[in-house]
Amino acid sequence: MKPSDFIDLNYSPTGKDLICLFRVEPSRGVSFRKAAETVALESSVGTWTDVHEKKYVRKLGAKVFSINRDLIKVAYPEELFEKGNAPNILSSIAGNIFGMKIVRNLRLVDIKIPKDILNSFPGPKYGIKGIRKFMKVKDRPLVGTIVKPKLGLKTKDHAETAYEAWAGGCDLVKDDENLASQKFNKFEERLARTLEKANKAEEQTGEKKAYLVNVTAETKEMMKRAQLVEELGGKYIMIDIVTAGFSALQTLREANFKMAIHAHRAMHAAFTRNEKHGISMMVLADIARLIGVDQLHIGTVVGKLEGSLKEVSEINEEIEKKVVKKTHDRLSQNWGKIKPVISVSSGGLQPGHVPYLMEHLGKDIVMQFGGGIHGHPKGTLRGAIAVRQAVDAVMQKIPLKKFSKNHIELKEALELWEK
Ligand code: CAP
Ligand code: MG
Repeated sequence: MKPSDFIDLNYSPTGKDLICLFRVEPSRGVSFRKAAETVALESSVGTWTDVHEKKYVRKLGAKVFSINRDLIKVAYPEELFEKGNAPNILSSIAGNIFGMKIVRNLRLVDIKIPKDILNSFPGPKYGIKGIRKFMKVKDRPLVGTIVKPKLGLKTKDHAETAYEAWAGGCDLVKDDENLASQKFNKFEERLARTLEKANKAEEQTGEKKAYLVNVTAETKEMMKRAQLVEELGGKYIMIDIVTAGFSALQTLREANFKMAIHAHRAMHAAFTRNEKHGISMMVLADIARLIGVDQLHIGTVVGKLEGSLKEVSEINEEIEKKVVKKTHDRLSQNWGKIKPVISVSSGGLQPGHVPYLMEHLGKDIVMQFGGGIHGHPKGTLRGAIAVRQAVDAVMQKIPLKKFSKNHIELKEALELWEK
């Protein structure tokens, strides 16, 4: 097949095509059309020479069917992909193409997944409704913390810090992304001790408390650790979906443990941050929802990590809605039977950020405060109390400043961070 066979601007995609939206910047001296058709060629059935393939192979060629300035849409016949195999799909649509000399930059902006591929994956086990049900939190956002310092704490202190956070009002306490089973804080011991504290806090507060233990490890070890969480009655497991890999995530989801899956995205910015090149966070979020995480980090806008309001809000909709509308940088998607994923905002948050987050991302959100709880002038317990006070204020539609007059922990937090 010639490169020009991979472009057909009269083509209308069928419901059986997987659609990709790419931003293309050709290399010097290369026409836009040439770069576009080469993207479709290399990501489907073509190569750099005409290999005189059989006629039936030609039908599987991807087609550029729309060009709008630097954005192109490419339709891939679904037969190109093995159903239920996320790495396989990505090896085509997000594979060799990023390294081709013919493009100076190439960005996979969004994907639209056809029904048959959607239905070959389980999607989230619980989704938003399921999580609210087992956590018994009806309509406010869930609040959580990350035990800090992120590494180095001994197991006993880790468990104690978690306990204080729960006692103060956190629903969730999670490990940090780089805590696994280091010498100073071994997995098995940490899991057992921290779950004991979760039970204690549940008894004391009458609220549900969950520990999001990080099971990220080599796949067999990861599965052993998840199994142990199930045996000890944990409610959640946490996995670093990028560093562990999509295959590991599929293995974990398809084991169908009772626990909900919390997805941390550490390393994503290596390929999502450069707007001209790589893979967008939107695409990573699509893959995570498809494979079936229950909650996913999507950014904060106001915190310590990069991510604009437009980007974070659009991802929030993409993972939480059943039918997602098209925008300039997003393709439409009907998620059908695939449940919604609850958005997690984390990174540099403190109680003063709660009104902004709830205004822009809604109530179906997990807000996590690491430094913003443990760095409270009076420590973790009061830091957690301050966060819950901020949530109460917003739920009661009272400005934080006003509410803080009668809520000392919130007042102390705002005095420290809202100067
Ligand atoms: C937050 C956090 C999370 C980031 C990840 C951290 O702690 O534990 O890993 O939120 O980023 O180490 O930064 P702080 P994202 O609350 O102390 O900042 O959610 O954007 O993926
Ligand atoms: Mg972290």
